[in-house]
Amino acid sequence: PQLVRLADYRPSDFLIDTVDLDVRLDPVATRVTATLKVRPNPDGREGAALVLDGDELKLVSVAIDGVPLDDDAIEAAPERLTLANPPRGPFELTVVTEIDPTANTRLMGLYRSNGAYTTQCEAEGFRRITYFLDRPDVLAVYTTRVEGPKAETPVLLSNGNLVETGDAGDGRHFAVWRDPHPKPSYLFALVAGDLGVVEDRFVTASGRDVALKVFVEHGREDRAAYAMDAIKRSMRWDEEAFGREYDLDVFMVVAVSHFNMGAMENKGLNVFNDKYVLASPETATDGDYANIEAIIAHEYFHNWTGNRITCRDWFQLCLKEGLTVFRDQEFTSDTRSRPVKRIMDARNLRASQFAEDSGPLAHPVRPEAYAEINNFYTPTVYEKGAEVIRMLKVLIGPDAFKAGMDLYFDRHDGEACTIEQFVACFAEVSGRDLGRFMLWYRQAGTPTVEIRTAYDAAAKTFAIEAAQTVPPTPGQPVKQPAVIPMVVGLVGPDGADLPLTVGGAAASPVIELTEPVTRVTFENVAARPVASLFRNFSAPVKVAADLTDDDYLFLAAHDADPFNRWQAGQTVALRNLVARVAALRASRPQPEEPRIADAIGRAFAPDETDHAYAAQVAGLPSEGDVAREIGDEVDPDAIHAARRALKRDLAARLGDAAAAAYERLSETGAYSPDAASAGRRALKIAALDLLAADGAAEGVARAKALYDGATNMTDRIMALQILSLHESDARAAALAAFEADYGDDPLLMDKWLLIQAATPLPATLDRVKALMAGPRFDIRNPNRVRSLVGAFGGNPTQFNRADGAGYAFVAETALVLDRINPQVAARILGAFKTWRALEPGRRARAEDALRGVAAAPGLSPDVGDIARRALG
Ligand code: B3K
Ligand code: ZN
Repeated sequence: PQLVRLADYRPSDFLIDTVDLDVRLDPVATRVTATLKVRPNPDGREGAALVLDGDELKLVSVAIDGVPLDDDAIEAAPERLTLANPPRGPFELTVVTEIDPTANTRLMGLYRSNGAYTTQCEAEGFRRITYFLDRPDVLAVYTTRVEGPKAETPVLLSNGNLVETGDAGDGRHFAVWRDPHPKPSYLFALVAGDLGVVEDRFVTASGRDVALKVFVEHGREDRAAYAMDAIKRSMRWDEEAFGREYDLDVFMVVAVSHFNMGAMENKGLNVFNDKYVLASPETATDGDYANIEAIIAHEYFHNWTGNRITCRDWFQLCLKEGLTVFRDQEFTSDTRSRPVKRIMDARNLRASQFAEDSGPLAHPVRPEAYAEINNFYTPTVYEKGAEVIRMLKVLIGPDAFKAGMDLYFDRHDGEACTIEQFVACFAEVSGRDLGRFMLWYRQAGTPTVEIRTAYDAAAKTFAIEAAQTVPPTPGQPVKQPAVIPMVVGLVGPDGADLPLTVGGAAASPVIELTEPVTRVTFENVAARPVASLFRNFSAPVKVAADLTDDDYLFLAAHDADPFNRWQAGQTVALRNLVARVAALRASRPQPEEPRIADAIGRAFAPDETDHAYAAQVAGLPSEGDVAREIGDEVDPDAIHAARRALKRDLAARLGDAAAAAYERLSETGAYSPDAASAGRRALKIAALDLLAADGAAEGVARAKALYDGATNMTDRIMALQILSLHESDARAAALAAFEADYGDDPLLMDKWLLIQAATPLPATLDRVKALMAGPRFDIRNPNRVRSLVGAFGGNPTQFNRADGAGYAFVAETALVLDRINPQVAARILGAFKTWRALEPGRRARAEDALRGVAAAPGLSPDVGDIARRALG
């Protein structure tokens, strides 16, 4: 396979200043006429050939300055159009291509979803519409004329502002859109169909009156209100928090049902997976509402971080993605609960990114080579990318961070940038050398920080020694020490923070770990404190500290830092789970730590008012958390059994408190998706989950009652999920009732598919296969695939069945799907990202399955790349 390397970057030999597109829609033969103003790039090679990218394109004609070119002046292939001797000065190139949107099951380029036309161009989809310099550093002003039949496509949309509409004869009409902001081709979009619309307005800080439109399938308009509200709140927030205003007269969001990912930030015309737009109390859960809010915000924020300032090349993907995730995290923190958001982000980072970083698919936040760029839209680029920016803010402080962001927006507006240019802005305003900080972008792997603490009662000093190691990862056997900001507190015996003194002066809580071993000694420490380390998860690292369970239990009760108060309880529980797994595997009795119940049980205290936070406290570490803590020779069945045993133990100790909390939190009022109400429901469900541990009859009865009497989808789905964990009549009845009630709503059937694919029951694989063959599944729809096959791939015990049947199933499905939609197939195969950490039996079976995929004929670059890298 051909690797693209960062080191090989060269500026384009040509630039394109304007693009005039004329798209005549037809289900199977859409005509695209592209008229490009091309000129040689002064930074390019003189006299170079003009080589335009294509992908499965059919060329109709080419002309230069209106003169058609004959066949010997060009070299045309589906994947490339070459003009060996283009004019030396500026010229107008007209290219006509024909494409088949109906046959486009890859959902890249122009395709149809439920009859509507839509596009997806990031990363390299524009070349499936017309031949182009399809690279993010070629920025052009686009004018797009869309023409289609009035009956099937009354709505005709593209980027920018609408400048003209008219009749095209023959029952057809057209619309012309002009986007004045130069943009790379990956931000182009076109939508046409018979869609319903919800409209609103927003006036920007400087007085621009912006029309807001959310397009959805007819009949779904009443489910678009929350998304619309989230748009307005995002626009206001970006003005207030980052000083960023919207820059067109219209901002549009379109919901489509076939979409390869969550959403896409096309300039002025965001296209969304309908799952992240549509919501009503009857159809969406609290989690759905939170996702919609966050993703609407994320795509909107891209208007500045991604669109106005874009990426020089795809290696710089984290420049827009890490930064935009950081911004949407801040938005959610300001909108909901900052500590809860931080906890959820840390949980998610550990589950997805730490897992990726510890296995064969590990790569730096800024990769240095790729075979298929679509496989690098990863938790490392996105979520670790956001953590790197968060560390930067901790290191230079909030004021310098803000000044650096302002400088970045000022200096680079309208440009295609690199990470170096971004970081230089912060170096400049802070006066700091951030050269070594750049290692976070170059080195893969999660650093481990080992901590030793020592209190000297006579000298009244408290010393912290931090030793860091960055593990080897594919292609990077040796690592340098990273620059790790460790935010600390010293918690005194009364639970209050002690002042930090170093060298006789007040010291910053931010300790910079820059060497293999860093030591710091705090003075005037009157009594032995407990160190609170990496407060607010100040760095994306694993911590192994010499603190005792007593220390952590103390922090769980007293730490002023809410993140670490939560983390402390988790740490004690995680240690116990690891000990339980070891005991199980050695056939020793289960070690009990009754005090975990004190830490966890705090969540159910009658005077607890922060329910969302308490729900996090009540949640045990996941099976994946335990697997990563153990690290190798992982036996998923033992982990499952250990976690179940701990839950049983906690249920016995906390049953009464949980039952009381459940009653207290059970509400009858009207549903509201706000964060406080959602928090109350989350805590209620955590209590129910404990009550139903191990399929306890009383808890199952409560879950059944909640299901039957639910007045909103959150309660209904959570009850169904809890019921799904154990065989019972109530389980079967609820699953059947759910299908009977919601069978015609695909987004709700996705939840139903997912719940069944994610249960730990031994019949799961058979059930998944049956569901795949049934009427609720459609392999052409990525949401269905992710809900059923994707969820199964994340099922700790059933994907990792000892007989290997789970691996074989996912591998076979990825191969079938590869013929239809390679991007989604490659995602599904990502289930194997931690296979090397398994115990030998499972490891061998996982490897067999992967080898089967790698050896299959005709693999897409997407699946081939994952299979090869996973095998390493
Ligand atoms: N930028 C898009 C992701 C595109 C994925 C292409 N394979 C959505 C986002 O991150 O906002
Ligand atoms: Zn993004």
